[in-house]
Amino acid sequence: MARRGSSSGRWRHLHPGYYMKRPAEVSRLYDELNELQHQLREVGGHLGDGTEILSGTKEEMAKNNNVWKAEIDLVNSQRREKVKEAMLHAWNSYVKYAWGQDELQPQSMNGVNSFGGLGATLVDSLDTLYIMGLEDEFQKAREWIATSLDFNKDYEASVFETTIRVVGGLLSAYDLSGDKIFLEKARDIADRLLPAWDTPTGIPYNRINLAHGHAHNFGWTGGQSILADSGTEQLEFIALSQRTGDPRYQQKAEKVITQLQKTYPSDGLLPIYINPHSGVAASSSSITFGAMGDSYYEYLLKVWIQGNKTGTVKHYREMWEISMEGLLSLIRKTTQSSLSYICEKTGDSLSNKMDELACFVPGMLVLGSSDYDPEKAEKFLSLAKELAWTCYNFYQSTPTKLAGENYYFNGGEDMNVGTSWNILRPETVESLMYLWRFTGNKTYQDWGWNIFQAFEKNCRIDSGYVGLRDVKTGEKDNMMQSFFLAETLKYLYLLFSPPSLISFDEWVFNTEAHPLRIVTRKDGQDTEPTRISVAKPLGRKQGNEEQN
Ligand code: DMJ
Repeated sequence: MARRGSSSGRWRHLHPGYYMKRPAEVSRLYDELNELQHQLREVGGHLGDGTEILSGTKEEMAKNNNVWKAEIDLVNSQRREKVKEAMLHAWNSYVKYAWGQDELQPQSMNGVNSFGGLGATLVDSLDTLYIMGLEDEFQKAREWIATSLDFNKDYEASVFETTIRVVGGLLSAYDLSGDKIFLEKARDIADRLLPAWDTPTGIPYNRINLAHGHAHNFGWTGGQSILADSGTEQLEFIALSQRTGDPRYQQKAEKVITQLQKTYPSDGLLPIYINPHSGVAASSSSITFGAMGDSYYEYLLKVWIQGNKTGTVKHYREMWEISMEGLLSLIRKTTQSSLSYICEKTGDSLSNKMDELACFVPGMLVLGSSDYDPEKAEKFLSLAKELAWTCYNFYQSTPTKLAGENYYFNGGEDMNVGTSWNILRPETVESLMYLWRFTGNKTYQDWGWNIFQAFEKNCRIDSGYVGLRDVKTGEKDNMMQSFFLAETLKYLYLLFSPPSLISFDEWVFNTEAHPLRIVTRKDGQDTEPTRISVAKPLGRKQGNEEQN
């Protein structure tokens, strides 16, 4: 593997500088922009209302465009470096105080094993280190995985958390680096998780003892399985089967979806508790795009993308589209500022509450919208923009400019923070990254930058990054969540990088932001050609022409 500073080998394709030096895609976009401006000049350079659009000679315009492009590149490159520096600070703090443990408690400067001692932060960080070109750090982490990572733990692990962070993190590191140690380890931990799916319906138990394989559900769910915990392993387990040639992982994970499909509700909205013995969803439990529901919907779309949108995976897209119609029935607007938000629902009753966790929805809608017909595509894209604006206001409306955990919109009021902590979550910046890539509107970059600065101001301490106990007072907690390094900082870095860095044509992100390479599925009698339609950025726009 090439070392840091080298311009050859695998790494160079992942370094933004590579694209900045050879900006074929960016150049093409600017050529298109120049051509459009040229055409506008030809028709007189005026809008119907007499507004002058363009002035100056061709040479002046070309010069202005070049200056504009250079300014954007410079700003992005400076922002990207700041995010990379933040990642280094988070990583070095983890190395110093919590090496090999699951998470760092920065205030007390020690590690804790919140996931059973699986090196969660280390594994979650692998691909972020790789993508940012932090080769020495990546190699050091790789050595620990090869020599010290031991999954034989007498520990009741969450099947969901272990899959998205550990299986996903290892598979992503394998896809990026080609280093087989990551695949071996991914297989080891997945083998320990597999017995969780041995239920009468195939809907998994959500906890399992990693050493003994005894599986059961969390006591607080009354023995029920959780929707998100049961429907968020498909990407990882399909990828694992593809890379190992062993179909068992994929079969177990996909059976969950075919089981749910049998009794799929007409609005595609499933309550969060499902009985693993009968397969029946408990109608008394809530329907939500926030905690415990969220990533089930995300994976319906992403498995379809991972499967190259072919016939084999068609039912995932169909189920997702049904669920998106259901999502529309949960959307309400505030009376004062027309802020769109997603309600939760129990039985027939809507509640005006939205989790920050549900702020992944704009990104998901953007990712799925371009495969609708143009009218529907526009409708879902508009909704995505509206929801992203609301999510951004979750941040902007507090004194610290950081979002609380959830918000209430009682009586049509704009928003009131409910649970007021912030644990460094990524969902809003995730959506901003998708929106920026698909619309080309740099306003989303500016919003992301504002959020990053608020994290820097409120959450950075000498020994890492902490969350806030209260976004109104700024009181700090004592935990650096592993997803801050896996997701929040990675999405921010990509927000300021060329879209060709981990392109949507080749990669699909798991719910913990671990990119998995899209590989054509060979498991069906599928004859449709590969068909990945990804909307291309339209060009950079300046200012917020959309919401304010
Ligand atoms: C992450 O573990 C994943 O993004 C998951 O889907 C939701 N919760 C956290 C981040 O908030």
